[in-house]
Amino acid sequence: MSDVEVPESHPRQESLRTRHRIEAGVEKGITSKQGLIAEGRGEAFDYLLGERTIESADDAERAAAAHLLLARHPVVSVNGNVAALVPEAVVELARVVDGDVEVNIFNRTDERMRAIADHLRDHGATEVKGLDGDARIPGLDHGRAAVDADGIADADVVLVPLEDGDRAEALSNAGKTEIVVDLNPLSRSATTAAVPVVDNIVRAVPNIASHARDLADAPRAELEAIVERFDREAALRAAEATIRGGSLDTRARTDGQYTDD
Ligand code: PTJ
Repeated sequence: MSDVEVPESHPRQESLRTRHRIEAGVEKGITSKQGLIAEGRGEAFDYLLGERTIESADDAERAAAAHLLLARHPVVSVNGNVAALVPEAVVELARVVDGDVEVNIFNRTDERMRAIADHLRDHGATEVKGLDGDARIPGLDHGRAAVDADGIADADVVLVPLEDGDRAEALSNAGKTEIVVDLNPLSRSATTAAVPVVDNIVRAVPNIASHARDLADAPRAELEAIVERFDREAALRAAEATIRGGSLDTRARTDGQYTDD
């Protein structure tokens, strides 16, 4: 991808790299044009969060790892933005928790489904679900409802990064334990999730995988205690308070240390 075009010295290097990845995703036919808009929206929230994993998000990421390790059948759902931004991390996370990777996109076309699956295979996935689309999530219109019978339809725990609100709600109504990664703590997806992770996907997925590696040999009782202790309402409140400025400690950026481009 076009990472090389961003000079190491640029103060907004990470953010620019992320943009380049999304742009490259659109050019490769992986990411939708709407994905560009979604990324812009996410960036604004991330800027206000200080472009870091806040403590409550790290707690949520640990709880997410515990849920995925406890699951009978965990599935990591991948859309066009996720595939462009964190393909290796998604494959690695699924490997660590012994789960499946399934492509599930908002605007489903066979061409984009195949492009995303190929991209994930290029980044180490051995099996990618989603292409069959032989089951449905009840309560959604056709394209968005399609899932694999032996994938998301059978899953008990699903990680759905950057999900649209309707589908997040439908998955939750279908009885799945839902882990959502979304930088907007007020979004319907975040407020519906059992575990809302208010963090950038580029930090969240590697950190969930890291917690999962850490907890891989932990007894079930310890994992259950982590799940039990996690307070979703408190995590959402903490993220909102940070965004609204309560504990924002990155004011240096508005003093010119960081510049927008
Ligand atoms: O590939 P598709 O067809 O499935 O489409 C994917 C998008 C993301 C375009 C689609 O699901 C969509 O339109 O989503 P929304 O409704 O725009 O919601 C995206 C949410 O993700 C917003 O709340 C953003 O703040 C958030 N977001 C954007 N970028 C990131 C993010 N959250 C975490 N990390 C990001 N990098």
